Amino acid sequence: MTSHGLRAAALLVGISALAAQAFAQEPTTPPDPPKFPAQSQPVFVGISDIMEYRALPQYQEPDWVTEKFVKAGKLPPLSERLPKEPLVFKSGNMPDGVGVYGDVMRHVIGGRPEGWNYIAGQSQGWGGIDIGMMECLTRLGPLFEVKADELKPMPNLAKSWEWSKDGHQLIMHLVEGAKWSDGVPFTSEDVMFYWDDAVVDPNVSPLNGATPDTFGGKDTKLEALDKYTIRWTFKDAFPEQFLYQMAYGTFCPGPAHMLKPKHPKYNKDMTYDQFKNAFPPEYMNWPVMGAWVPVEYRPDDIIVLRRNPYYWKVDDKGNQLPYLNEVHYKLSTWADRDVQAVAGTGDFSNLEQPENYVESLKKAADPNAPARLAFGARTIGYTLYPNLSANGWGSPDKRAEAIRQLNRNLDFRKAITYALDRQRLGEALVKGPFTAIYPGGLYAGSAYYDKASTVYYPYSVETAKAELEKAGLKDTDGNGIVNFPADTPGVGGQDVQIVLLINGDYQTDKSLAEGIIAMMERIGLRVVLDVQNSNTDQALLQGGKFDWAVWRNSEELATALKFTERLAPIGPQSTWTRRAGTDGTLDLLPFEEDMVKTVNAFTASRDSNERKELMKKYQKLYTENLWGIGLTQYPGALIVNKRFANIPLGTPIFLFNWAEDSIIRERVYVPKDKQKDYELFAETLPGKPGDKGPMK
Ligand code: BQZ
Repeated sequence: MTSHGLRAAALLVGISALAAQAFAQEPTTPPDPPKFPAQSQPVFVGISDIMEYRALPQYQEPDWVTEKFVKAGKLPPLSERLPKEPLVFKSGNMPDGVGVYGDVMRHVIGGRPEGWNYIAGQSQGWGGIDIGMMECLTRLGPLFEVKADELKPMPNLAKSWEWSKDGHQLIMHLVEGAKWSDGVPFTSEDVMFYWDDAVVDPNVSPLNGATPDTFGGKDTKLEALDKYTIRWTFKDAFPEQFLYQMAYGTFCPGPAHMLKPKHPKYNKDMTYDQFKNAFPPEYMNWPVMGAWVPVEYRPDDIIVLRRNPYYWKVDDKGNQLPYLNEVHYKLSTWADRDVQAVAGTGDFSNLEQPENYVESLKKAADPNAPARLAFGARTIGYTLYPNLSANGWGSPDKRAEAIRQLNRNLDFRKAITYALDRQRLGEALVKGPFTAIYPGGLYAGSAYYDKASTVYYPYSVETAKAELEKAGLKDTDGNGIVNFPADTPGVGGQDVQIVLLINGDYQTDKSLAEGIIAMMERIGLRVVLDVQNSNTDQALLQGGKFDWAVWRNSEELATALKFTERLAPIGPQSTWTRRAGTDGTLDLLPFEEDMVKTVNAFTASRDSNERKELMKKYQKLYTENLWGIGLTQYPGALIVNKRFANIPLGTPIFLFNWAEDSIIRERVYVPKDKQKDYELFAETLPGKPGDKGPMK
């Protein structure tokens, strides 16, 4: 090429670089979400308005339990089944007051049960089944209706606690005399088995990912002082934050009397895999602390649960809860859950897939519709997580290794975010004021959100292409897909191909993925899908087996209070999208180091203004550096059959937990005149662990 040609080319490049510069969209703050007021507001109260622990002068149970079981000597009297001081729900806080016994809540779920060993990582199928069976030290779901200045975790299996003077120790008192549904006492042995032999034991990964990092890391100690008292010891002083992590999904003990004999530490003939799979879904009458016990399981059809006769909660008239005798989980799809709820063949749904909004709204608008549908705030959000680990997490091959190196390049991440037309991604899900442009990080509308601290890279294909070039990627073989630089180990010169992990059980995940594939192709990136299901998706994510993953955010980005440890890789296992490599270390980028410092300072601080400032800093670090790349944010709607009473006003489908927890199902009831004959095992109770069905 002649020098003139070279100059012309340089000029052109200069010009294209300049033109690109000219085209470069500057980062800005995100546009305000379209107005979408929640359809009903909670009645804000204090925790002491909702519940207390107290012995009552007398207790009641369904008459048939007394007649057919107690008087028949098949069950001890209620007073012997209840703890010294049961948890008492105050009728003053019950929207429809004290309830009556009877009827069924018919759930429909999209997951499938793997077995009952939750603390070893088995899923029961989601959709509220584990939330209803597992009880945890503290509780968060109902906090959506607690006044901001009284916001703190609710007591549950831990009925009270106090900090030592220096704040490094926390003494917790368990509900004395509470029993598992098979009558075996619940004691500190169950708590210590969960801590020592599930959370701390590196060979066991509890479902919902509890690790020592969830509670302050390896310096945190837990010990039993006696049957009903446990003591935590923490490195930092007064880390009140951890009380939020002692709730659902990360501190819900399993029955030690069932699990210990199957754990390799106590039974040398067992392997950890055998321990995990020791109680398959066919194993009925699995002991729980929750309100209902599984008594019937028909694969791909239904799981039926019957009331727990040892349930340790009552209303303030002394009626043992729950009011509902039976709960069903029909094994179907998440989309079918919406359809059945608005049709009245199911009783409950978290309407969370925008594709179903218009149809569901139309059906629910009919005054004779069987179900009530109410939208809450925008607490559902999706994020694209690039895998930033370059030290072996998830044992990547050469191609995946090269992708992670690219993911660690900010210009590359900028190219991704600039190429995302979030308006169109949202509209592809549902038209109208539902979806909002979500750059990532804390949600607009959440307590710690600050718009000025939120960096948004507006949609611009030109700028995206320029960023891709800055990241050293060009289409060297002219097929429209950029190529790895020639010297890239193992894949030099090949097309850049990225594998995107999604949960195929949700149409929303698939719609977003299709949009991402098309928008990335436009700038020369080939994205292919790894479609998983509700059980496998989470395991692959936590195992690091992804280049990119589309993930429906957990609670930390809506509250900053729950799962705070997931806000940044504060420990080797604290987050689900960024874990330690094969050598056990985290290869953090400088901005990630700052995020870790900021989140640790937030956890250690007891000053609400300082905590606000720290979350502003966190939001800036997250959104400017694109730790996660936000996709869309939208409100969900709670759909509940109109025959149910005591559904709290303004319950969001998701905030501190899912609505299956937030509505306090154990105090939900159906007035006598509205009760339906849906019970499949009327007037039966759970049998002994392992029995084929309920006890008649
Ligand atoms: C709600 C929830 C109750 C898990 C699950 C499921 C798993 C994820 C997530 C939601 C389902 C429902 O969500 O979609 O509305 O009923 O169960 O647990 O998506 O695949 O791993 O995090 O909670």
